[in-house]
Amino acid sequence: MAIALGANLPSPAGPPLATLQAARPLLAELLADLEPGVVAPPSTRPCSGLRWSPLFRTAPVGGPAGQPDYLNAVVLVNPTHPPTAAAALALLADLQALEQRFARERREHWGPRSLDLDLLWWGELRSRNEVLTLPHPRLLERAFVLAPLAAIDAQLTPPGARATATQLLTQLRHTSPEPPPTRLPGQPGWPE
Ligand code: A4P
Ligand code: MG
Repeated sequence: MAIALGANLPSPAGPPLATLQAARPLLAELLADLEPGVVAPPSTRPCSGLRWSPLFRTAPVGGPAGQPDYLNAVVLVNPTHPPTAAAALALLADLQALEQRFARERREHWGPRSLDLDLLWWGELRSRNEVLTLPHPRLLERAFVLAPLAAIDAQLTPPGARATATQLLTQLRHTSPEPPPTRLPGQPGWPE
């Protein structure tokens, strides 16, 4: 399973960096619930199954002209839960509730946002409808997703791809008009 994080507007937590720093432990807690049989309170559960990418500053893709640069990251999860359509819909609802806590407003397609949490894939689960499309349909075309994935695991081949995230990223450098993502150094609460 992989989840993408993105932000390019301030939230009540502050600028995008502060938003992502504040959202990370909440997302970790939510993802810890995917490990059934764990009885410890969420705050004390090890989230050792989570692999966080570094943060990247990325040029906006699509949407209105002149929107600010984004901060993007990805977290890889190793859930013990089998992927079912019902569990994926429940997770999507949880992700959207977390977006709301950071004052996400849906104003325009691909428009600026205080926090965006997209489910990129969950095991072999396939879904093709507006509410939930898995794997995420634009996953392989987006440097702001591929760069964080490649930073976690340079050999990772995303579902539906015939090349690694690293190779796809190199191909995109030749074809996409946006400058490549820039990796940020580790931050408090985001050590990667
Ligand atoms: N939805 C369907 N499948 C999924 C999924 N796998 N994960 C539905 C999450 N949501 C999914 O989402 C619109 C609808 O998609 C939801 O109702 C949900 O049920 P949204 O978050 O309201 O809107 P969105 O994010 O603008 O739409 P979308 O189509 O997910 O956009 P993308 O393709 O994710 O692009 N540039 C940079 N540099 N960094 C970014 O993070 N993000 C976008 C959004 C555009 N440009 C960007 C970035
Ligand atoms: Mg989204």
